[in-house]
Amino acid sequence: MNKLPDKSYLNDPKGLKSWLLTRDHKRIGLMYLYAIMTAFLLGGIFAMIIRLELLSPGKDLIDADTYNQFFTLHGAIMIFLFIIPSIPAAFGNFVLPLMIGAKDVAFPRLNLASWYIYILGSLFALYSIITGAVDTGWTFYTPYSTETTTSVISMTLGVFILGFSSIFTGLNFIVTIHKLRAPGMTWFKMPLFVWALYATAIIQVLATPVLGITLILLIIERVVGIGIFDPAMGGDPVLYQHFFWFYSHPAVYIMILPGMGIISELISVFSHKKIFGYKAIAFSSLGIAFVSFLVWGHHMFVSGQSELAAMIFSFLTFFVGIPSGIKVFNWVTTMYRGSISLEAPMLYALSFLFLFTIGGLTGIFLGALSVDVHLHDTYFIVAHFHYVMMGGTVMAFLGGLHYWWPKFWGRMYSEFWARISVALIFVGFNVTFFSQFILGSQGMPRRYYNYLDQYQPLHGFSTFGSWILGLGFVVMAVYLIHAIFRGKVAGANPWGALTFEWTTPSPPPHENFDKIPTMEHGPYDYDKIVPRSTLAESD
Ligand code: HEM
Ligand SMILES: [Cu+2]
Repeated sequence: MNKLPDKSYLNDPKGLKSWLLTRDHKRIGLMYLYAIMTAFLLGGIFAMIIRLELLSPGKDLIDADTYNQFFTLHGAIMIFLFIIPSIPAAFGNFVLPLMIGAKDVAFPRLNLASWYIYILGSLFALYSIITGAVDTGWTFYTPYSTETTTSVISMTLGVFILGFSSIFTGLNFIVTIHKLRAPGMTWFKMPLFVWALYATAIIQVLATPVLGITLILLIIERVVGIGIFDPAMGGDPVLYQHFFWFYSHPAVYIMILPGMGIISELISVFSHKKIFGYKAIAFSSLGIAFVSFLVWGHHMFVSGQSELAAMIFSFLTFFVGIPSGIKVFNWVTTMYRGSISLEAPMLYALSFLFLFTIGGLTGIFLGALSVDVHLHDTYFIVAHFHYVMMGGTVMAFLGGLHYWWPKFWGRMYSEFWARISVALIFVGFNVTFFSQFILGSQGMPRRYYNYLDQYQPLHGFSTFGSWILGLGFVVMAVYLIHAIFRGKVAGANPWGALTFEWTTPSPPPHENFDKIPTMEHGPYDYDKIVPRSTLAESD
């Protein structure tokens, strides 16, 4: 019978102060997890309200101005407070040092500082909600964002501050990966999640400053009317869009790459098979990071940039498909003839594969210049990016959450309820968002509060889906929290996985390992050894 270790990072040392001043990456990871889940909940509440408003044409619940504010708040919170920090800051912090056999990240104090910076930035962003909200859309396009009377400054200042948190986390991870790998862990023996975090960190460090500069320029423009972006004052609004997307396209890979990293872990562990094409997956992460800097203009096909530029951006956009395609191919090939077990993390990985592929393929439609001219600013876009962000990143996030939950707490959640919840989320997601591809292709514009009667059935269907989705999350919250206190003891390695984080007790001790582990086998050598699940032993 397994039992929980007496001392672990959770209770050693004790007390609130020891948490607030902690330099333990695991505690910081958990504190990030609490913060981003709060953001997800808040963003989710806004989502449910705007979806409810769209149940029928005209006013159901909130008026048009409030609608504009709510979809902006939903988008901005989901992007800047939730999805960008989600996987790297919460799971990256918790498992990266464990996975490479280190005691902590390279700069533990900087790590704690990034958490406080995140909280500070979030408070600024949330302050805008009580001081008049923001109604510009999450992209803060000028010149509207310099004219609207809503609280643009505190929101953009918040996002500016959040950027530092993201840069510091990235910096910390790069140095950690270079310097603190366990003896024998060469670059090509690193788990693929670590590769993904590495590629992500490079983007975080290189792209985020551009967003910072852009937002500061926007704030200056708003405060002193200097005429950088506003054509009435001799500025150029298209310049703003270049600046913004120069960050925000790479940022979509800050969102998806870590998710892809989790999927590589899950597919191999739950297929009990060596990952196919390890190097191809690792290099494709770097490839994605590189290409991500060359395609920002595909957000601006109808902005008035030159036709030549649009054609080049369209052409380059197709290249993004190659490394992503390589990954999907390798995952599917890994599963082929594997001995697949369908526990909750794997069900999320399969949901990812299905939904991300739809998101990615529709991205190719949108990358095609001529098609995008028609679909631009319609619900097709809304469907596309929810398939990528929610169907992709959030599914991977949930997969990781279920995979590492027993590591965080030492206890298992109920597999039965986890399956019910994943089913509700998968079905609810598709009902909510697939209908929007159709709406968009029929011409329903995005960011609209009202619509023609002809769109009502599909909008109604979509809103109904959001209820199923919401229910799935409520169920999840209940069984996950229940597991912390009552779950069955998991033991060190409940899944029978081979990476280092599973060699130390769950929850791990403060210093991670009794002695620094050495590489005796690769992270996916299921062809050489088959580790036993510690969960099975306790039955
Ligand atoms: C709970 C499930 C969700 C529902 C029901 C939902 C629903 C919506 C709706 C109705 C809109 C407004 C569409 C429009 O009027 O143009 C929207 C926009 C948006 N959503 Fe979601 N969403 C969900 C989850 C997410 C997640 C997880 C993310 C990202 C992590 C996300 C990111 C965005 C963004 C960036 C926008 C664009 C906001 C803008 O146009 O400025 N959503 N969503
Ligand atoms: Cu893009």
